Amino acid sequence: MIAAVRKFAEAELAPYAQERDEKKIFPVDVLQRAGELGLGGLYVGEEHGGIGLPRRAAAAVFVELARGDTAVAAYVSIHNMVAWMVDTFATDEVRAAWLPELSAMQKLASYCLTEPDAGSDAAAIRTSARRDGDEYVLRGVKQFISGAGSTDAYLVMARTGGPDARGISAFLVPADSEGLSFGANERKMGWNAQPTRQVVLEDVRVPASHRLGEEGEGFSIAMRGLNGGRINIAACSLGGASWAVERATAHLRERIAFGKPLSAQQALQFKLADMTTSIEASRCLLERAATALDEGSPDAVQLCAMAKQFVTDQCFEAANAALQLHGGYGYLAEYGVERVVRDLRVHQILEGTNEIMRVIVSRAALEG
Ligand code: FAD
Ligand code: 2MC
Repeated sequence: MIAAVRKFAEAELAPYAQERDEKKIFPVDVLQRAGELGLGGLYVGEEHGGIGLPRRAAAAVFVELARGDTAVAAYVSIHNMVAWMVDTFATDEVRAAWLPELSAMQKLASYCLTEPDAGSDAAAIRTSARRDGDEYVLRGVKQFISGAGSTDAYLVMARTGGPDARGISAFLVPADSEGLSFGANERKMGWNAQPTRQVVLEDVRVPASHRLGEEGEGFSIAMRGLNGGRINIAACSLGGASWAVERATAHLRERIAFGKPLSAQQALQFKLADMTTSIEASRCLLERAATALDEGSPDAVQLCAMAKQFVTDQCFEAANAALQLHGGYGYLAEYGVERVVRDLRVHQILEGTNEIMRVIVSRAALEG
């Protein structure tokens, strides 16, 4: 499996990453080919077209994809998070209708939690879902939604009850629903190979069968999806950074200054040692967290948060150091390292900021 994913990343992602970043191309056709390899339903059950991998193996897939193109890999991660949520929590009707095509990536998905006034404090969302007979009517605005405008299914968290986390439910909203519209594609520092838009819901009606789980379970469903998402985003950082560190190592060997290769300078050797150690420490914590999630371990939530914070911070620093070791060339687009640095920066912010990861870890430490 990993060999096939590596081949795919080398053939379909790496050669085009620069152009996709510059021209803001979301490569839907390439995603469909990724679907043929099973990459749309990595941990969806096999009866609905998934390949049922454990999280640890899925994380290894994201490392390989991100070595080719971090931004595309990260979208594949979000899509898989939604596919898993549908597989685990949706009604049989919705699973049968959506999962085969989601698993094959013939249909693409977005995850809609954040709102203009509720990001880290996700339980404060205001989008409402009002029951009307056999339907729900959704109204509100979702902010920063990855893939929005180009995807087919929107997993929307909305309020059906009181003002806290227990008042939230989750719904699968098809893209062609009347009343659903999208904002402009945001101009951003990285992640240019996938669009980010507002999702606007103006009295969007969905059948009650499109609710995932029971009323009031939506926040828990959203968070359970994010546990795996956080591992995968960390895996994307690890893939991007390991590629950048390899490029820096090659550059140190090749570049001559002061009569010898840069690799002969001990200051740079030590920098490389620190970067390599960061990569390996990241790999260990990531595997530990993914295994905890696979085993349903009681400390899985905090381990996923730890891994997300540690790996995305360490790998951003390693990629940025790789840029520095390239000197001026690191700043040029054609070397690719500056793109990886820009793409990795946002992993410290999304899927829960690294401050929120520390909130989760410290709460567990203090309660435990
Ligand atoms: P805020 O919550 O306003 O935070 C501002 C700052 O305050 C941060 O540094 C934060 O860490 C800090 N802070 C807040 N509360 C605390 C606290 N209690 N203790 C310490 N520090 C705190 N969301 C989706 O739902 N779906 C998507 O597909 C999606 N894709 C995204 C793609 C991109 C490119 C970006 C940039 C964001 C995306 N997001 C998505 C949203 C993302 O998850 C949020 O931006 C993130 O959770 C932070 O929320 P916020 O931007 O509202 O920041
Ligand atoms: N896994 C499982 N359950 C969880 C959970 C997790 N990771 N986090 C919270 N819960 C449960 C929790 O156990 C509680 O359940 P119960 O009521 O049965 O006790 C319930 O959810 C409410 O949790 P809290 O009481 O901890 O809620 P609080 O409001 O204090 O804080 C916090 C929750 C800050 C951890 C949460 O709001 C959070 O994770 N914020 C960050 C938001 C975020 O990650 N956004 C990412 C958007 S997606 C994205 O960026 C993409 C690119 C796709």
